[in-house]
Formats: sequence, C-alpha cells, structure tokens
Amino acid sequence: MEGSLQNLPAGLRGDYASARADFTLPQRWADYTPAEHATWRTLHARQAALLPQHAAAAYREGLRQLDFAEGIPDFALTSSRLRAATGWTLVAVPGLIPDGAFFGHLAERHFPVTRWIRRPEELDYVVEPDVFHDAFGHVPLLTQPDFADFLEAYGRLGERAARIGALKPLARLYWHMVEFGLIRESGLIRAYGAGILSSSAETVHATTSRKPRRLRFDARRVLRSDYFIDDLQPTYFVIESYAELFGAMRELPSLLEAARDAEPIPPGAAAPGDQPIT
Ligand code: HBI
Ligand code: FE
Repeated sequence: MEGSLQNLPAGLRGDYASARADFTLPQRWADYTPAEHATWRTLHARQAALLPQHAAAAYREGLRQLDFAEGIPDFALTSSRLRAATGWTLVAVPGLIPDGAFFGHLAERHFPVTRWIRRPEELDYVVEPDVFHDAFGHVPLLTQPDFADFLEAYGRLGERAARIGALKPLARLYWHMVEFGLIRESGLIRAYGAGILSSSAETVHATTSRKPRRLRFDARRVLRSDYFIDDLQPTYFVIESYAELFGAMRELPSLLEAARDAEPIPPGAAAPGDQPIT
C-alpha cells in the first residue's frame, strides 16, 4: 500500500529523502531546538485558552491525558499513553504522504505525524500540516474509542476507494469529518476537527459565526461536498456522537461508487435534503 512521490504536491518542505518506503522516519525528538519548543508552547497556550468554550469534551479529555503543554511531544511517550487508551501509536513522517501510504498507516492504527514545526513568522497560518496541526489537532481525539475505531475503518476503505477511483469522495469525508467536524453536546456546537482546533481563527468561526452553513451529518451529502483548502469553511457538518461516524462506515462501501459518479456540491452551496442545525 505504498504510494510514490510523484503524486504528492511539488516542493514539500519535509525531509522525504531520508524516509523509509512507508514514508516513516525517526522523529529525533532530541534535535528540536529551544526556539522550536517555544513556538509550540506559544501555539499551545493560544489554543488552550479557546478550548473550554469551543472544543468537544472528548478532545479536551484526550489533551488532558496526553499533556502537550511543555513542548513538542516525544512521539514514543505519546504512543505509549495512546496505545493504552485505544491501541493507536504515532509514526513520524516528513509531511504529507501519498494517499496509499496514508491509508495503510491508518488501517494499522498508526497515525502519521509530521516531524517539523512551522517558523515563528508562520504562527497564524502554514500551508502544509506541521507537527502542531497533526499532534495538537488530530492526536487527542484518538483517545476516544468510537473515533479511534472510525479512523481505522476509514483507513481500511482507502485501498478499496483507490481501486474504484473514489479517492475524491473519501478525501471529502476526511476533510469534513476529521479536519472540520463539529459535534452537538447538550445542545451546544463544539469543535472536534483538527483543522479547526489547530487554528484560533477557525475555532471561533466554526463554533460561533453566523456566516457558515452548519448541517446535520449525512454521509451521502458529505461524500459529494467539495471544499476550499485555504479559507475558512463555508459549510460544516455536525454529528451527535462519534459512534455515528463509525456507524456510517458500514454503508460507506456501497456509497462510494455513487459518490464517485455524482455531481459535486460546490463549497458553501445548499443541496436538497440539507438539515440545517440552528
Ligand atoms: N499525509 N501526512 C499526511 N497527513 C494527511 O492528513 C494526509 C496525508 N496524505 C493524504 C491526505 N491526508 C488526504 O488526501 C486524505 O484525504 C487521505
Ligand atoms: Fe490534518
């Protein structure tokens, strides 16, 4: 299930030359400089201030268990805590890796985490996911059992989707439900998506702005929903529980082919059957 470098965007920042065939490489935690740990602590402090009001309970509980406040986490230490919780471990990667390799790691409960951290001048926005986006944004929720099961099942679907030319619908599912997912908790909209929780602007926008559409999660709708990669999201999808995501994976194989052939829904557009969440 390895991909090859040519289907990656050009000019990626990471050190791909020293990566193994499965795109993993040693994290070399001792090599991070004090300035890099300081960048992490600045980002962590800024986001931690927003979490009590805007982040999902399971995300906050995972962050408490993994304790990332001191600096860039040592993946080996985080993996031992995570393995005890849901059997997931972290693998260090140079950055974005080909879909095939990415799905293959998820299917094994290995979460790929980028090794490098953004420069101080990129504090507000970095084009490619760095260790703050991946570790702070994605990893805490891997302690939630239903979400942990969902993400492994998602990885297992990757091989089948690649075979039938349905990687685009599967990428939409990841984008909307792993990167930008919202959950309703006691009537309140809370963020659990990594793309939201690793960005201060998006954390506030996604949970409080009246501008974006917030729709009830529906797998068919999400698989057709296109998205912007470099702007605040105009549409978010809301689940009531993480078990709902895992439940959706059962019907996903039958939905992929229809989604592959269906007309995409443009970012921000309404579609028949949409259930707006007030
Ligand atoms: N690689 N390291 C890394 N992290 C991702 O989130 C990632 C990736 N490769 C592909 C990818 N995401 C998306 O195409 C997913 O939809 C598969
Ligand atoms: Fe991500």
